[in-house]
Amino acid sequence: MSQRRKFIKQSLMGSALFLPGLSAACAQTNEKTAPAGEKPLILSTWNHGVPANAAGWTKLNESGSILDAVEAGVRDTELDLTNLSVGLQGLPDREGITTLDASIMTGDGSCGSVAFVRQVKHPISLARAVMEKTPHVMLAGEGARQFAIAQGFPMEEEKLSPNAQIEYDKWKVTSEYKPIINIENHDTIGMIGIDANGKLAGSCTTSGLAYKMHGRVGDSPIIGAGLYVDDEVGAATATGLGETIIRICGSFLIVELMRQGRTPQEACEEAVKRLVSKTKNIKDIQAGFLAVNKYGETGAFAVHPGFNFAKATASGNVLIDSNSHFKP
Ligand code: SD4
Repeated sequence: MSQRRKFIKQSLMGSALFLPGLSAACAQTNEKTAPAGEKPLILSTWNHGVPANAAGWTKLNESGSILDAVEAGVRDTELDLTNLSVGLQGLPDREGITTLDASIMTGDGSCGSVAFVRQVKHPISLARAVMEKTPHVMLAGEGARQFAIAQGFPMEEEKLSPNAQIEYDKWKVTSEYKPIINIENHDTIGMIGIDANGKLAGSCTTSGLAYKMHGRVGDSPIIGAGLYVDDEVGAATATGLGETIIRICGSFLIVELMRQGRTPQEACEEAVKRLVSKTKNIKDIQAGFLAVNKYGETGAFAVHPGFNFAKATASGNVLIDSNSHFKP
């Protein structure tokens, strides 16, 4: 390079560093790229996420614990008689028995879950008891029920709710098993939250797929599939056809993609893309993900339209229609 060209290049670089206008522009750019998240924040799936977030937010204010908040939040849904996919009022399996799956996790790696459990009104609290009172992560079936009894959880009568009985009787006419694509307000609740200090926690609870085979377990109680939380990165949860979510370790995949630098939205989109690539008959199958990173930035994405979620922050608790879905 000639001396003259070298000089021009150096002076331009120098002026770029010191020109007041340019510094302001750089500062603006930095501001734009800084994470635009909010803390504290609670996100949860579907319409019933709104009252669940409200219950979680109240708990967060009372106890200051994001773990307490995500437990209290979904306990609200577990009692919601209008919800046919969560709690003991949920639709039963083929044999007419309602079995529940739930998991809970905090950002330090603590986690607990229960699968295929009967007669327990609050499987999320049982999952928390597994996390806090046993050396294990997951208890299933009769063992989970026995643990619930030992922990003083009341056993509920094994009887379908009136709405579930009506639906089950209708289903028995054909006994056709076909996952339904997406019915709003009729699905699992997955909840992820972050407190003001960046501590994360998540919960997920469901009665699973209606008319599933007896013994079938979905993604919701499987750590890494229906739920994953890591304080170093963020959290993710899933809803939809569990088999497709388990296959790609959906929630873990999203957290790991965020660890590699993806935004929560990009990570959710990539997970859906992966899920679609591994799933036959995708037109009949809905699945969706929610994610939050440690800055409080959020993402949501689903296979098909219709996925909505609730977002609670200090400025309110709103239902958001995620028009964000896969386009082949
Ligand atoms: C499951 N993911 O058991 C849950 C339930 C669900 O649509 O979200 N159903 O597969």
